[in-house]
Parts: sequence; structure tokens; C-alpha cells
Amino acid sequence: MSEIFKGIPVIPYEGPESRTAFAFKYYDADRVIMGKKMSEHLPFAMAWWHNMCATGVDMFGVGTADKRFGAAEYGTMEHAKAKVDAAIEFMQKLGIRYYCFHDVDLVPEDADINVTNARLDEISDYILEKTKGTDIKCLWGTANMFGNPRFMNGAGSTNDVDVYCFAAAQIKKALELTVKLGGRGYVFWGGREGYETLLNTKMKFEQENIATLMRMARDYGRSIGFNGTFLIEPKPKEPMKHQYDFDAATAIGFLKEFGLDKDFKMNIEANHATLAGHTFQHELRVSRENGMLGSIDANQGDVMLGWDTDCFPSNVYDTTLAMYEVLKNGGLDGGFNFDSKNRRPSYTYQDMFHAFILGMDSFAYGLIKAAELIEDGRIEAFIDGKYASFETELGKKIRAGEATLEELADRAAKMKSVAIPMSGSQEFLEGILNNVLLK
Ligand code: XUL
Ligand code: CO
Repeated sequence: MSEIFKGIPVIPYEGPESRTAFAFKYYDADRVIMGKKMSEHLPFAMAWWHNMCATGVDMFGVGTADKRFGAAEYGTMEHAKAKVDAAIEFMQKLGIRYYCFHDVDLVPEDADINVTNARLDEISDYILEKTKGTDIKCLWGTANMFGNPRFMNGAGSTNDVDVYCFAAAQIKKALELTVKLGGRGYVFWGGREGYETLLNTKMKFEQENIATLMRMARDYGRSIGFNGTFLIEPKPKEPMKHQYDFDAATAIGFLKEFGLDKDFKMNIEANHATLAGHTFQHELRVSRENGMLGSIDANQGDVMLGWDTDCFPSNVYDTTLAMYEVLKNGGLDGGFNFDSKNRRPSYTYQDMFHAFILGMDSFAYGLIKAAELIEDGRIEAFIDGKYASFETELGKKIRAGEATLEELADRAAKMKSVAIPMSGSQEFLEGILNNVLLK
């Protein structure tokens, strides 16, 4: 196989003082942190759609990047295979072991699903052949049920039963591919599962149909030996004005309502969190505290822009707080999928590598600092102190759900007045965070 990314070496770790462009400054795969290697803490993945497919097309212009990887033209099986060759070389040079895909990222889609499925069989055989002897595997698979015009009113939430069948067929095939490629997860991002206006929408009806589709997917997946985690990826808007899986709390409520909470967890995307008006850490915390933090789509938004910019993560303040949640979660069933894309003017092969070096270093730095934050202990000690009154006999009784309203009211009456609680000391705590982050 001839080299595609010529002149770009296997990326070494050189440390923070290095001035080498193609070197990690913080991601040191074998460095042990809190008893585990960095590479185990951080199962990084490449998103096939952004990295192998997206050329930088936007509403105002054509693509700037050439992603043919030596194939004569786009949209052929020759091109599909060139993308596989490029993906493997790319991952090996970066030391990334996982990739994530939508069905139609892998092969050109035909109007006849039988033709598309035969192409998917061919390409998955090719991927297996080319990854043999490497440690490269699928992290999660999914079906693209939002790009084709048939899904304009949604997939599970469509008004059209034939479209619903088509969605079922795509999920069935994508699940089979995920199992074949060794995937640890299967993702449902809500695509066009939402609405533009309630003037034409049966909301509860649509949500029930989505749940039914997920239940069928769960049952089929388990029947073909998929033992991994099903994942919902919440997002509040875009492409639809209102997406049903608004945020983690909404998606968790949905899963509990429809009895899917034992098989499904959350795939939290940083930029989706910020679109919902939450921080990345908030979405991770909600998921973690519900026992449903499964995987992460690693990217970041842009505070100046109100849409899903899918920037590569560079904000180490955010990656530190994210890694704090991941460490507290005891890791992830899934991993860190760079659902991130180069900016349109960053169109070269070199830029693709710089983007991943940035993202991997940002999460590695976040991991180092999150571990230091936990070892430092000052913030956790503060939190313990803040809630200490619930460690008293009465506090414990309330926590156990054994106190009555009358009993508490009696105590309040005896006190006559109550002192205000201790200070929240936010600025003090932010100072500690900076102290750890900057040392
Ligand atoms: C869209 C998005 C998707 C999912 C997979 O915003 O994040 O790429 O991650 O369908
Ligand atoms: Co995503």
C-alpha cells in the first residue's frame, strides 16, 4: 500500500518543551495516571464523516480539501477503499485505535438498498482485511437517517410508514456492520427526530414510534451478539428547530419512560451541550449521576457562533472538568470520538494531523490536571464541608426519607430564626482550579 500522508511521520511524544510540529506535547500513551495508561484512559476515535469524507463544503461555497486520497473520483467503490487505506494510515500515525462511522460514510448510497448493502459487505470485508494484525477497531457505528430527502420528516418520527421501514432496514444493517467490525457501541443521534412546527406534528405519537424503533433495534442487536452499549446522543436543535433528545436529562427521562434505560447510555457531545445552554461538564455530570455516561463526542463550540461548529477541542479548562467527570465515572464503556472538523481554510493533510494532535493533547492535559485536582483534594474537601450538616442524625434521617414535614417544622419553630448557610466561596474554588491548572 503506497503512503498517502507523505512526509508525515508516526507522531511521537516529545513533551511540553518540544517545538516539533508533528509531535505530542502532552499525550504520552504509556504514561501511567491513577493506575492506568493514558491510552487506556483515552480511547480516542476518528469520525469517518469529518475526517475521511468532509471537504469543507458550506452554504456559501464548495469544498476546499481534496479527500479523494488518490482515487480518480468521489462516489465510487475505488474512492471508498482509498478512504479505508487513508484512515488506517492516519490512525496508525497518530496511535488511534478506534473509528466511528455512519453507513453512508463508508460507501456511496444507491437508490436500491440491496445495492448499498452489498457495497457495505464489500467495504467491511476490506476494512477487516486491512486492519488484520493491527489493533484498530470500530468504537461505534450508526445509520445516517437524516441526509437522504426521505428522512425530511424524521426517521423514527416520520409520518410515512415506508420511510419507517427504510430506517429499520438501515439500522439493521448498521448493527450487523458494527458487530462485524468489533464495535463497542451503537449510536442514535436524533438526526431529524424533532419538528419545525407543532401545527403539523403529533409529538407524543412520534416519540412513541422512536421508542418502538429503538426497542426493535435493541432486540435485534442482542439477538445477533451485540453486547455493547446503545447510546443516545442528545442535541437540542439543528437540523430541526426542536430536537426531541434535547439534553441528557430529557433523553434519560425518555429512556426511563419507555423501559430502555438498561441497554442505553448517553453519548455526550461537547458542542451539543453548549447548544442546549449547558456546559459540557453539566451534561457529563447528569449522565454520570444517573449511571448513564457511556461515551463522548469530543469537540467544542464557538461562543461567538450559535451553531454546531464541531471545532477540535482546545479549551483545557473544559477538558479538565470533563476528565474529572470521566475519572469519577471510572472511565467510559465507549471512548472519545473526535466529532470535530478542520476549519474550511485548514484544508491540507498536515492540518488533519495538527487537528488531532491538538485534540489529543487537550484531552491528555485535561486528564493530567483532573487527576491532580482529585489528588489535591481541596475542592472535594470543600464540598464535603458544605453538606456536612446532612451528616448529623437529623440530616441522615432526612436523607433516608424517614423524616416528616411536621417534625422538621417543629424544629424550625424551636429555632425561631436560622443562620444563613456557609459561603459558597466560588471565587476561592476557581482560584484552586486555576492553581492546579496552571502549575
Ligand atoms: C451531529 C452529530 C452526529 C452524530 C452521529 O451533530 O453529532 O455526527 O455524532 O450521527
Ligand atoms: Co456527534
